[in-house]
Amino acid sequence: MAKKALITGITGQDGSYLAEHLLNLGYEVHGLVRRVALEDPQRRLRRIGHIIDNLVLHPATLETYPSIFNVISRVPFDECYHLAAQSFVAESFNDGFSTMNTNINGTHYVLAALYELRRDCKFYFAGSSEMFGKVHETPQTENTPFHPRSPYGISKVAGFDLTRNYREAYGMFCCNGILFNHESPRRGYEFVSRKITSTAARIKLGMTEELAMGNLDAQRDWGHADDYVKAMHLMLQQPEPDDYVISMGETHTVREFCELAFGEVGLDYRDYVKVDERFYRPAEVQVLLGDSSKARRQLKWQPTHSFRDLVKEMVQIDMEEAPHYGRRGEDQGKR
Ligand code: G4F
Repeated sequence: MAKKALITGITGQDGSYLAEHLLNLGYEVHGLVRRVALEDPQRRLRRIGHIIDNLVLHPATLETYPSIFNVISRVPFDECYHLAAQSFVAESFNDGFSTMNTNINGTHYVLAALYELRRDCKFYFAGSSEMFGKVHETPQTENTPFHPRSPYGISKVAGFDLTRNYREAYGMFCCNGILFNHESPRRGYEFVSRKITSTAARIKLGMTEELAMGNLDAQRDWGHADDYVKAMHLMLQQPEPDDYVISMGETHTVREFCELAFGEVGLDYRDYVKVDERFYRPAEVQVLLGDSSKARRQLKWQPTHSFRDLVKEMVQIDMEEAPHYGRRGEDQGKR
């Protein structure tokens, strides 16, 4: 019998890579999607368009408990990957209330429904390196204290604690992944990596002239989403539930990302990148660097894409896709 997995956030970058991975492993893959996504499949289901016929999609919302309860009552899931969230840190400063609501209550609803209906279903929570925030030590490990610096980071700490508490209170198989930044050509245009690669491509193609950026000195430990979703699956195959840092173990500045991306298309970023204070955050996470030795040792997890390869792949795909962006890509690139 094929294992049954439920992915919340299946239409996002990570959800789409994870769905592909689980299908390849022979899973029956179910996804929770918002009803509006089903009404606009061309745009909202674009990341899973190539595998959609092999998926079972359930319209639901993370905003109410009955909606989640309904989906979980329908199928005897073996594994649940809870990836859905408001995941854009800058937006969480604009509307902390909705970020908290979706990210904290949504997680609580899923855990509570599993507790009621499927206590044996294994659960993965998408924790984040944003939880380390104003870092207490470098590199960050599973034992580094959290000090979140945004409503998003705070909501992820709450999700982390909820997950650990269902594990400790009820003996459920609940794991937290503490994933550092992970990117790909499927990344949303508002995140810094895709903003840089898509705009570098559009500048090269003569579609725009400059790139307005915030803090160029912020440092991130960037990996490839395709590698990171494999760690999520590995966590749920272990004999005991636990929490794991997933990272590359190297950090780069946003400036370096710009340099590499523009270099890929033969341009010097200094001629095009302008600093615009509108993109600064009220509180910044200045530097992140993860130590994933526990995951490498216990999960035997190993990333396969280097930072350079990641940037190169993203720029190449954006050079192919940019002519088809139209206004949408342009607007999103400006966030
Ligand atoms: O790409 P970012 O928006 O990602 P951020 O804030 O690090 O969060 C991402 O990674 C987390 C894991 O640590 C996830 F949990 C989270 O969901 C998300 O996927 O920004 C990266 C850095 C920041 O320091 C930001 O201030 O880039 C800096 N930056 C500088 N200029 C900019 C810009 N970020 C964006 N989005 N846009 C800019 O113009």
